[in-house]
Amino acid sequence: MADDQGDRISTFIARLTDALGPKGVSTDAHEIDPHISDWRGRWKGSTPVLVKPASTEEVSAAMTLCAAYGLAVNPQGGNSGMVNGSVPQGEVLISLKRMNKVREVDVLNDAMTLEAGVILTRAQEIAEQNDRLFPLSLGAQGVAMIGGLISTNAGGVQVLRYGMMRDLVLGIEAVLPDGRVWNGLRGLRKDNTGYDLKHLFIGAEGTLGVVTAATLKLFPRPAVKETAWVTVASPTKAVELLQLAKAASGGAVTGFEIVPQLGLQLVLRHIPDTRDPLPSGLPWRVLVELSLPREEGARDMMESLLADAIGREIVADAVICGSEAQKAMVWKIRENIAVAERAHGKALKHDVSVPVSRVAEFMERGAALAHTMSPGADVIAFGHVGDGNIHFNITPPPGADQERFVEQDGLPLSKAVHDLIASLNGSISAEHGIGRLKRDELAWRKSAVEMDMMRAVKRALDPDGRMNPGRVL
Ligand code: FAD
Ligand code: 2HG
Ligand code: ZN
Repeated sequence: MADDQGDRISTFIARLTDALGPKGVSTDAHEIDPHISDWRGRWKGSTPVLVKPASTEEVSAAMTLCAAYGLAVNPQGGNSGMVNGSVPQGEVLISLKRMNKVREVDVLNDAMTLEAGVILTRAQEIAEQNDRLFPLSLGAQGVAMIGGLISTNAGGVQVLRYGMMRDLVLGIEAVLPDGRVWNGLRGLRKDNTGYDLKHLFIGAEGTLGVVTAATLKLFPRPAVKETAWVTVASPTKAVELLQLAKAASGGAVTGFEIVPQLGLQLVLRHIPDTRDPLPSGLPWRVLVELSLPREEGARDMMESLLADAIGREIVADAVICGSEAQKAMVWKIRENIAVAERAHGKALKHDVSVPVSRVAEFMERGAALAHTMSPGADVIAFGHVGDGNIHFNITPPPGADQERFVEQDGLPLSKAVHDLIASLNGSISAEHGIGRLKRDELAWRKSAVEMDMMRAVKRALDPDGRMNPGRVL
């Protein structure tokens, strides 16, 4: 029986190689290795074969063969996902990394069409070369790819002005589980012709098909960015500052990120060439970024905002970045909290959101919960306070077995944090998705009617359940 299965896989791989050529298929353990564990080293998987199509036709050919052989498929982009979705568990692994062409930049339409394997930093560069902005921005932007960013509906650090990936997609091309190609690459802002199917694929985490290309929105490039790094006494003060900043700038706040003292210390300890431009004993920093269409008056706007905030005792102290290097430094601190936290050790991670009006309450009550249930544990709560999205991470108490804390002993605390989130009308996954990590919890957190609708969509598009089995649903 096992031999039969082995023979079947061998025949499948031979036919795949005929269809895609030797460059498109690999069974080399050395080449496969980086594709079968996650960024934090928490999960390890396996695959019989790594497929590397270079075109939509090749994805279609591979998917048609997988369907014929009844094989499950795991699509992968940059493998920077945080919820154990992109690590294969025996499925055929389809990497989109060779699909990295720019199909079109339509400057007049403020749109560009890129293949799924284009890395985010390159997408930003392409926009810039055309005097436009592609605003999506996040710590993994040097590896995360358009297809993965769409499939997770990625967020990041510019969401409060430009929205999530969902808000940036005009059209999608996808290959369905049976190998058929859906070309939905429309660059239209208005198109009310029935169900808007692209939204099914955005945030589907590869459970409905393989995204092969997308038409993305472009924006005017701001003439100037004013960036400040401020100290505040509490998350409540941070939220007060957000309101003030929005009102004072006429909605020009593009970044509003909170950084706790411990997160900052870990970055300074683990990330080379980092320096706090505003050393202080206060427990919180906030990075405020305004993006403006004119240089004139921009600095004055930031200065008067901060003077007002200090006058009202919202902000304790502040520095406005005087150079591009200083701006890069505060962003480097912010973007490296996850990297520094990884270097520090394991953590119970929660990627949660609540209405902005309840962020401060969540952060205070969440910290109290952590300290009561796991005395000695440290909370590293940071991130996108402007979107109501906090990364609420908890390190094991001193002396605890790290692995055991994250996989077992800390789980009642995790549940309590998510219960708190539910009681505040929040979400247990703000931007990273569900994957395998939160799949079981999703099933009982969502209403039966919502789960039924999701399962119906899944059955309609993937009746054999071969796309990313065990993820999301
Ligand atoms: P992968 O990790 O390869 O895949 C993610 C999921 O999408 C998997 O389920 C996979 O099967 C599926 N998938 C991938 N490509 C396709 C495709 N072409 N078609 C169908 N399904 C596909 N996320 C944020 O939202 N905001 C942040 O600020 C942020 N910061 C991060 C910082 C760091 C240091 C790291 C490591 C990660 C961060 N992330 C963040 C998480 C991660 O970068 C995002 O989830 C990103 O969108 C994943 O893209 P990827 O190309 O790496 O996808
Ligand atoms: C960020 O905002 C990422 O830095 C990573 O989403 C969050 O590691 C995390 O918890
Ligand atoms: Zn984040």
